Amino acid sequence: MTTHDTRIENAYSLARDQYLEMGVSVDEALETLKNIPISMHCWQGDDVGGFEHVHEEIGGGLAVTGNYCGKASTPHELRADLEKAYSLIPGKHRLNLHSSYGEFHSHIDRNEVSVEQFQGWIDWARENHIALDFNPTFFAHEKARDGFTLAHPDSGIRQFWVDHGIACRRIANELGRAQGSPCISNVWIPDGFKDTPVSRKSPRERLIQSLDQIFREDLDPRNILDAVECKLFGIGSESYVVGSHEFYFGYALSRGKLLCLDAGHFHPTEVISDKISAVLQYLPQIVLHVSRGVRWDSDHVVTLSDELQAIAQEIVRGGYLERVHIGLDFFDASINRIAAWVIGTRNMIKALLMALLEPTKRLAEFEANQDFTTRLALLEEQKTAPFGAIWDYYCLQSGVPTRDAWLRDILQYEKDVLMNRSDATSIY
Ligand code: RNT
Ligand code: ZN
Repeated sequence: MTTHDTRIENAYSLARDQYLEMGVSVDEALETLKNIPISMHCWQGDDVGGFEHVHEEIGGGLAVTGNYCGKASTPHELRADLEKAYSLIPGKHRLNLHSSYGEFHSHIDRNEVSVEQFQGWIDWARENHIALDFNPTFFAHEKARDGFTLAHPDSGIRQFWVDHGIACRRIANELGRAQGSPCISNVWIPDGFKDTPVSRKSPRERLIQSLDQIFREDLDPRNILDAVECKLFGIGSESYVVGSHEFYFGYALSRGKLLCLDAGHFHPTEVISDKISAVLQYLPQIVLHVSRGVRWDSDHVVTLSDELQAIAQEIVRGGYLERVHIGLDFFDASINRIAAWVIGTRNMIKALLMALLEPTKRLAEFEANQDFTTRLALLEEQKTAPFGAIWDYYCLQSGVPTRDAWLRDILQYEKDVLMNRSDATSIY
């Protein structure tokens, strides 16, 4: 054991006592934390590029800015980068794949994708003990260029995307079967209008029909859990989005689907932390796309913000750990992409740990007794509790670098691996 490790253990033992004095069992918190999987999104690794080799604009109102060197451009590279990221993140986590990340040896259009193109991911996931989640890809395609897919006025185009949805559910079902844990299959479509529509109704009617067709096939919830993701607006769909919050909340509720709440998909002052306990009054389970919007749905790397802490508190305080599937959704190409994964995912875990270290029962009692002075006082005191010492210890115990030591690893990897990739010379 190094002196550094001994210091971490000593600090931990003092911190643990301090939490005990507050009535919090650190052992219990860490035991719970170990078993919370975060679904890390594959698309941070290559700027939502995928492996279809069709040179289509990403579209759909999604924008990735930056040109940091060393972007993964093959499944092999992306997997190597993912392995590096997972090795620096404590706990056992999942991977969220998009259908555009299949291995396409010949041109296979979206309506024809099948599990064959994902065998490589299945094998990799098995070897690395990582469970997979899945998303059909309704953007970056010639048939999505005008911004409409499942709600398209042209029935042929609509059918194409319905077929994609059906094909993707079958893939997700196979992934779930192979891994023995349900694969979350999340539908997000870009459909919407730049300018004020005349009929807000018709696209929504078409979307319901398309979704009902996609979900017609009965699949085992032990293999697949379907989710639908709402959005307020996007670039190019500023005035109207077909799949709004009310639309999908109603759809999820009436069809027994999961609702996906993306932190960047609401008005800038509206927060998803407040929505969790509201929608869970009605829905058995939900999915989160934890993201960070800066002025708009910009998908910045998740930081340990007040809102991130509030999201974690809501999940933990509500006893919702089994009902909320936590996924991440951000993409920043202006910094080292692996570091972006590590920073965002470690932050999500930190926020959960902070929430687990809260003396919730005590706080709730003061609230129930309408003693709001004590509630505020204790919530504020809580903020300077020695959380960092517990976090360091958790990283140490989990066999991942403590504090900022993970960055050295990434910078070394950048030098050894990323700098040798094809795009590296273009910026240096
Ligand atoms: C888009 C949605 C969606 C995407 C991914 C790539 O606004 O948030 O979840 O980010 O499918
Ligand atoms: Zn999202």
